[in-house]
Amino acid sequence: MNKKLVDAMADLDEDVVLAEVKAQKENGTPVLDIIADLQEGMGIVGSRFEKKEYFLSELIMSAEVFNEASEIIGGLGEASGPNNGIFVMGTIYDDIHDIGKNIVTTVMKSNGFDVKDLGVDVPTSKYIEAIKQYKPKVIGISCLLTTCFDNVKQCIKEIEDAGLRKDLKILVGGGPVDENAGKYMGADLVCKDAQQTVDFCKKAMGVK
Ligand code: B12
Repeated sequence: MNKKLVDAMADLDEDVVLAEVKAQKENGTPVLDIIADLQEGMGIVGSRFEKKEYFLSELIMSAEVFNEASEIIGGLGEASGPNNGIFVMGTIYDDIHDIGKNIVTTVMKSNGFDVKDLGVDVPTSKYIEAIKQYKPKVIGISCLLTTCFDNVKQCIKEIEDAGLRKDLKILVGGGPVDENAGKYMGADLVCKDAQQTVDFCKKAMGVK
């Protein structure tokens, strides 16, 4: 962990964040390690918001700093070799957080998966349509708001009721989603980062 980067992200010190990300990239630090530090800093931003030390404007600012840092990090590499399979991804309805979803999407693509990104605020009908159309073995639902846990649960239930769960694994993720929340929602696995998603999908889709 790079404490300087984590603290600068938490303090929304844009200049330091950007300089540090640039330096890390030049030093050859793995991209996923840089993202993990930024993610940790964002977690602290969230805690400060909860304690009312930060307000909505700081949340918005944190997203901007994160996105600028992502631009410096640049591409995570292009897909190589054969298509490893389809992965459908989206953020659940009533939730517009998309930074984590976009990271998972980019990392999955760079590992050769064909990602169908449904966007944010995705209604159940859109997931069902995508499952019928693309027949994925795995789908992902991002959820950053505890108030949306029931939406994910309901969405998964409706996918099941439509008879589409049999050969389908459902991954969930997002800051506040822990093991208990995942169980409550009826998901197969809670993923804390993009690499875990890649590892799971490689196994599920029989990729060596
Ligand atoms: C940035 C931010 C915002 C930005 C989002 C910008 C954007 N384009 O996404 C803005 C300002 C819009 C925002 C708005 C709000 N936010 Co907000 N936000 C955050 C913050 C600080 C960071 C989120 C983030 O991007 N993290 C960095 C990314 C990289 O991490 P990540 O999302 O967790 O993703 C990683 C993993 O979790 C995993 N992953 C994520 N999703 C998935 C999905 C799958 C399938 C898989 C496999 C893996 C996976 O992989 C990712 C990469 O490693 C969090 C704090 C936190 N702790 O998360 C609060 C937080 C999520 N927000 C919160 C709140 C309350 C709100 C608002 C309601 C505030 C308000 N009063 O309006 C609104 C809600 C808007 C809405 N309807 O969605 C609360 C939620 C609390 C709760 N108990 O539910 C949090 C936790 C802050 C807090 N502690 O209070 N927010």
